[in-house]
Amino acid sequence: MASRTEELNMWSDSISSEERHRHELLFYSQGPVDGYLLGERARDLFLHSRLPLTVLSQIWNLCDVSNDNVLSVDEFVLAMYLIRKVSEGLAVPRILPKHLVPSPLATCDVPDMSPRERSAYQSVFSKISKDTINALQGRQLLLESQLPQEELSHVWDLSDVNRDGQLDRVEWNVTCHLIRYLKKGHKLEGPVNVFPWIPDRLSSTSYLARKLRVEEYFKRKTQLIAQKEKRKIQIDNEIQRLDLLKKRLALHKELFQCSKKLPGHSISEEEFNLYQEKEKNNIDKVEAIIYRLKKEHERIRQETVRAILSEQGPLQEDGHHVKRDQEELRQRLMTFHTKATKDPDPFHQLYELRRDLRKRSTLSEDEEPAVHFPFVFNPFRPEGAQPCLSGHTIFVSPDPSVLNNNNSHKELPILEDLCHFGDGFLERWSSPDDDTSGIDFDPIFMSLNVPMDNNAWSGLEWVKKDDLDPDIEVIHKKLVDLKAEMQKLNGETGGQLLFLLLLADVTAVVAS
Ligand SMILES: [Ca+2]
Repeated sequence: MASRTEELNMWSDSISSEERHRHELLFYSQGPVDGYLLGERARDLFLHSRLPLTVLSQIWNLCDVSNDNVLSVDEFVLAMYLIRKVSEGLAVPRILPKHLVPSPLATCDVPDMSPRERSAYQSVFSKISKDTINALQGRQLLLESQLPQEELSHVWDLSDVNRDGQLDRVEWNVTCHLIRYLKKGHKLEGPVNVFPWIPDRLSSTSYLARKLRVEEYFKRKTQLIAQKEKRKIQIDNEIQRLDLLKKRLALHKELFQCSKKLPGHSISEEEFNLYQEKEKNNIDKVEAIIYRLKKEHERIRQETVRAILSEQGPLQEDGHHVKRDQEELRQRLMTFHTKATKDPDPFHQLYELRRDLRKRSTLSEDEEPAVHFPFVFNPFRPEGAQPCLSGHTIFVSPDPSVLNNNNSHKELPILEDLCHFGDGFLERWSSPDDDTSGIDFDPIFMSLNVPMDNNAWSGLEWVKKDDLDPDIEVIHKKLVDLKAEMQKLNGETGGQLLFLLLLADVTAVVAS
């Protein structure tokens, strides 16, 4: 057996930053609960190392420094490192060497990605590539940020989530977001969880993925219900407006008939008929709007029902799992704080479970539960564990054989437009229309004020203003009231609704 000093010498290496970043990524891809990975989840992952349960149990007890049977990101990174070293032939140390004891770093909270940012990042990507950005292009683009190469190397390692040496569409979002964060003068200190920005790369059974799915569903449901309510109010308003327009036309007819009795009345039959046609046309348009609103309301109603019905089953299950995972973790952490002795580790538990099961069934010793790997390689296979193109190889000590063997090397025409990823980047790459998060944005309808000029609302121009006929005075009074009602309605609703495709048409009518 190796002496204590010999053993310490074997473990004198520390964990390289590339390896650390890779294992942090693996940790977050499993969707930890409140920053901790549950024992069973970590265990399922570690079983893929094919180390014996007794060895894994020893490693577990060295790494679970806080003795709570859940792993923090630092404890997880340490466990992965020990597993790699032991797989390569080293014996598990009896005591954890001092330099390997995890010193918990505060995790780095980069703000969430807004829809506008996401769309800007995607615009840039579309200009460069259809599928992936290779290391050479990535190097050119990232250097444009003028950030130190060590930072770019770190950004690359955090964004090339699947470690295939290139950036796909989704990974590019992470790259841009981190670079812009650094450009604002922040530092990437401590582990960074990039998965909330790229939820499709998360283990689908993880707590975080489930939580995101449940949140997404409730957001969608709330949006649909709000939209449905909005359409309902719009229908009521347009019906009211239609009613006012119809009343106005009827009063104008009456006014015309009355004015005919007066000597020298000022409007001809033809003129009135023309006016009447125009008014009827307007009324038809409001009726068409109401019809479309009702159709739209019904469509949203059906969509809401469909969304609720189709998601009910799986989401209820997700919601249930989310609660269970959270509750389980809470319980464990509580037990840990109140209990003096540590629970048996998850590998010990598995050993006992298998022993019991073997009595009754033929459960294989090597059976490994399926787990999600974000990488294109299995992180437990030594031949795959070293990625061909890490951030370090691309930025800090560029490998010429990898980066310069390309004869078609050419400058990317897009570089100047990147604005160094700093101020002006968003303005350059996103159009304000992309930000559909605004509450009042309505892609189908817009509103226009109904003109309130005196002529349209009293018809007094048609008759002589002095010594009004008593009948005409009554009608005039009614028209003034009607105008006040319409003004009130316009004030409350912002005017008449227009179906956007009809816009040019209706504007022409209103303006004429
Ligand atoms: Ca990649």
